Amino acid sequence: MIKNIVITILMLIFAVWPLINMKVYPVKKTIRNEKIRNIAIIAHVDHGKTTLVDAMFRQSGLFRPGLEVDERIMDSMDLERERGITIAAKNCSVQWNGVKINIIDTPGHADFGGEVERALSMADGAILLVDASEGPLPQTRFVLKKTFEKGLKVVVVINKIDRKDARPEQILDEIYDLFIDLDADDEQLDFPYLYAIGREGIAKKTLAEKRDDLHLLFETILNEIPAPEYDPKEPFQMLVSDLGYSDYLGRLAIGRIFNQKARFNDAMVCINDKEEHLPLKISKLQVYDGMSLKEVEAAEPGDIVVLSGIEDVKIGDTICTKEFPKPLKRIRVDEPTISMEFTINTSPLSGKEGRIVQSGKIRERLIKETLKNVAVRFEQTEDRDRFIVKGRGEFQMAILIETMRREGFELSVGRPKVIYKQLNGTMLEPIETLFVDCDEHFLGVVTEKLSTRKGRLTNLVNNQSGRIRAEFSIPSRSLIGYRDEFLTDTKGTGIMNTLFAGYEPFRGDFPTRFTGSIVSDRQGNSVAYALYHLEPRGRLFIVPGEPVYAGMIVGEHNKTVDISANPSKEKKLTNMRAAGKDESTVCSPVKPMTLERAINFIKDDEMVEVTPQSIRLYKKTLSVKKRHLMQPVKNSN
Ligand SMILES: Nc1nc2c(ncn2[C@@H]2O[C@H](COP(=O)(O)OP(=O)(O)OP(=O)(O)O)[C@@H](O)[C@H]2O)c(=O)[nH]1
Ligand SMILES: [Mg+2]
Repeated sequence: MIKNIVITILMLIFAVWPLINMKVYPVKKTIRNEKIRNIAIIAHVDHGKTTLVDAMFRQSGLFRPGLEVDERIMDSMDLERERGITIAAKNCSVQWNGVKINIIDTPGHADFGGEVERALSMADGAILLVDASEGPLPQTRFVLKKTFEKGLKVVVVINKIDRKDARPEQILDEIYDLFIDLDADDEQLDFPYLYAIGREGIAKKTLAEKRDDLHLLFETILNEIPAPEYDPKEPFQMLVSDLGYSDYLGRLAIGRIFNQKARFNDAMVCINDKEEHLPLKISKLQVYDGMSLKEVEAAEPGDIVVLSGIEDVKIGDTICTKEFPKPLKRIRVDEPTISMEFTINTSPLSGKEGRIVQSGKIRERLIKETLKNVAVRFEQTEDRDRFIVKGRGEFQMAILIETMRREGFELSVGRPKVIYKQLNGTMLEPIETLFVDCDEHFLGVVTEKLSTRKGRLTNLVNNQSGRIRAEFSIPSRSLIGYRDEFLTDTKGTGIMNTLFAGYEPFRGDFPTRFTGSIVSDRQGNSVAYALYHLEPRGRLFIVPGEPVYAGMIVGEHNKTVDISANPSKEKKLTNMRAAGKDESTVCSPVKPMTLERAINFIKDDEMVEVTPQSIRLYKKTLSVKKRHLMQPVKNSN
């Protein structure tokens, strides 16, 4: 009898123990919102991210059958469509089997790496695309490393298996090697992978399998990428990962809800980088619905929302409740590696072509850029008309300048310079690993050029196919403007890619350009006669009829020194008839000066004048007399 009572008591204690335990020691219990998945699509440039998103749209039933849709629909900015590349990471969503998949399409170009870092702050997993022929390239390594640092789950998609030169099995081995190289643990090494033809919307598990849809990709996302996790006991938190602007709603804060629900009209606070608490009221709440936005009354934990109601918000801020203000970890991105001088346009032709020329406006615009673009920094110099902008590469800078000129700005920019660091009295400079893939005949000229620029050959693979793969360790400054030369040297067939390797001691000076400039010595309009006679001196940048001014660079001189010339010199008219035929003055065609070519061409004492209509190069000191009085400028980085 007593024995039975003891057993019953013991059983009762066992039964209620978990309840007692919960009361005494409340265990942190998180829940996953299985109705949502957040994924970033990451890869090296051109491996097919945006095209895959198109196919995902099509197959999720977003477009009605027969509807004509543009290619690469997520590349919505003008510059993205013109250049065929993604510049900014963008959100969208698709529905699959009742689950909402928020997708963030990211850029693959190294200069826009900050966008990938920003995008990953919204995701729980990533789709790593790898071209079935090119294999993992430098930016594949960069984005995968960032994904590992965030502890996100990765699904590998070996894309473009329809390419004639595809070698998908070999590529899978190379991806394993890359994972091992990046210290992946056993779980990460066991990554799920698929083969795909993104352009045709096909994904399959094995190469032999016959499939004509992306169902397997959707299923893999649902099964492998964890649903967003949240703690129902934690207060509301949202991390601002992007900003938008609407004429009607003002500033839009875009980001992921970490805990609790957001509701229309809720009063919140925004915690900024100075830990100030700025009050806000959600005046409109939207979520991604395909490529557009849908207004909602409330948004779920784990969802990515677009929230209006606050003007003074920055990327990295946390939006939370007034009662429980708890900031999330701010988004950190890699430091900028290059800097560039921006000034007002002081050329004699300034103010003729652009609408916005004032330094205040340029300053405002540059500050606005730093709000949206996490990798860009702005500094005001002592001179109120001169600013320093820092970023990840000269291409990123060129895109910013091009965007500004299209907005109607006129400005001048200097040569991109790398950012040095000091460590215990030693000057350090940014170093890149340069990967070259070219015909073996061109290896000699490429190696020679790179060694004059302080590059060191670190690896060489010749798999007897006629092409070689070489790796160089080289200062970042050596690569500014090198791509054009590389393409000329390899007859357009070489491929070069870079990966930031870190800071190393300064490797010494070297000349950046072995040619001088042909500089106009007066104001006027260029004429065919003068240009025709200047042609033998070098390569001209202007055609007859263009306005010129004293100090403007009209061409590249064949020799190392600068020369002054008068491009508006007319032929002397005489009333004597020439005995023979008149000298022909048909000028050779001129390669139009693009912004990228211009900023890569100039030396330290030269600037580029940018207006909505023109790109002109000029000497910082316009007067030829004053230039002659000055010390010659050392043409080095
Ligand atoms: N053969 C083949 N080509 C493809 C496939 N998917 C995309 N492409 C092509 O690859 C090129 C690049 O495609 P994008 O989708 O712009 O590549 P991306 O990765 O978004 O490029 P960035 O955003 O600039 O890094 C385009 O010319 C596509 O047509 C595919 O499955 N097979
Ligand atoms: Mg893209």
